[in-house]
Amino acid sequence: MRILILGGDGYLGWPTAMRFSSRGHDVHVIDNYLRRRAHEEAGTSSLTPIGDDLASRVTSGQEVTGRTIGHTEGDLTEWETVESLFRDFRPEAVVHYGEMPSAPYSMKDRHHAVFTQTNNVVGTLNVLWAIRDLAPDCHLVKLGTMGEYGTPNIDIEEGYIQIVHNGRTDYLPFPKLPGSMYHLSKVHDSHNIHFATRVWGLRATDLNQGVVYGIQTDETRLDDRLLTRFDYDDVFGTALNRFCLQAVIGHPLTVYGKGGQTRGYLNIVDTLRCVELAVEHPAAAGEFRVFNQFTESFSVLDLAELVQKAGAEVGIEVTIGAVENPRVELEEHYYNPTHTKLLDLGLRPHLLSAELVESMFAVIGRFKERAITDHILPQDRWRPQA
Ligand code: USQ
Repeated sequence: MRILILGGDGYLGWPTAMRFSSRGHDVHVIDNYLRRRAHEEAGTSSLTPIGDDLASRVTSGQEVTGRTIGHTEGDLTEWETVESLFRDFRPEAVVHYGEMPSAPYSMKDRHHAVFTQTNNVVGTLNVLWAIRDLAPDCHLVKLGTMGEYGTPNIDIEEGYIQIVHNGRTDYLPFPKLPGSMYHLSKVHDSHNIHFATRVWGLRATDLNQGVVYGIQTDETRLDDRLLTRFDYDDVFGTALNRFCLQAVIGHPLTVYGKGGQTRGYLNIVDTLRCVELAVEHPAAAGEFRVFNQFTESFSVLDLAELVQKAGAEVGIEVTIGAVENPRVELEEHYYNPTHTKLLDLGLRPHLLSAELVESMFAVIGRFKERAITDHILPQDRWRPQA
């Protein structure tokens, strides 16, 4: 199958490209290096060393696996780029990771909020128009987020909920209570994609993904030149990845507030499998499918305690710190989202364990000299300061 990966230079995009390529698919990636630029501006970087650009990563991939991945350096918000990509490659499936992915980045100031929403919403709109006019049978697999739902005080369904109102019944999109300008951008995307399926008959799957952790996949393990990026800073690093790095370098774990914030989590290996399952089982024409893509729920404190326990097993003393919460979010709340659709398609989860955390310590330990320690504590507050 011809598979186009948007955001193919990223934490998930690059290993996804290698995975599909290793399965014999014809893969093309595009990226505008947005994340690399944001890191350069902030003075931060990936812990793992990664190739200088897509060309060098693709060349390394070819040397190690003998397989070729096509690549384009380009911006999805520029229509000419998207149009020529679709005309030349004629994708049968598009996996769309090509967005600004950070909630803290989007909450820094007006400029960052406007950039996040413009970049994400306009890029996705261009992709929808390209599918409509140039590849109408193509299946869009879009990375959404569990954060679109927020933390309502009821069970979260998988995309839709049956509502009985004044004696009438309908099956409607589940209410959204996103917690950041970034999460809001994904809600806007979901509405636009749903519209495109209803009105133009496109086929789309929205993967409402939880927080991803992990470093290695089957393909990145083949050679250090194929490693994916690993972010641990206050803006791009996510909870468990950050805690593992902090444990290895002896920094107290940065639990924000009471630590009862509960989210869905999944191993990077399961992300690749979920995306593969979605691609292998496309949505029907006119269908907007929503999968809740995570395997287990944890509170932040659960994660910190697991990292502490794993540290004790390998002789690392881990302190759980308390950081005033820079975000505006519930710190104790109900959380019970459904997540059965990917399991029904055949997902066999790799669940979180102390052993998995220890294997992350081992990889992090190899690169710990590269850690930039003055960007571990959060620098921005989400509530306006007096
Ligand atoms: N947290 C801490 N300490 C830290 C970092 C985070 O306590 O050092 C807390 C946060 O306050 C939050 C929770 O951990 O309550 C998760 O934060 P996160 O930074 O790991 O994840 P989040 O900002 O929610 O965003 C990440 C990805 C995003 C994806 C989302 C899925 O960056 O692209 O959409 O996870 S979800 O969380 O389900 O919305």
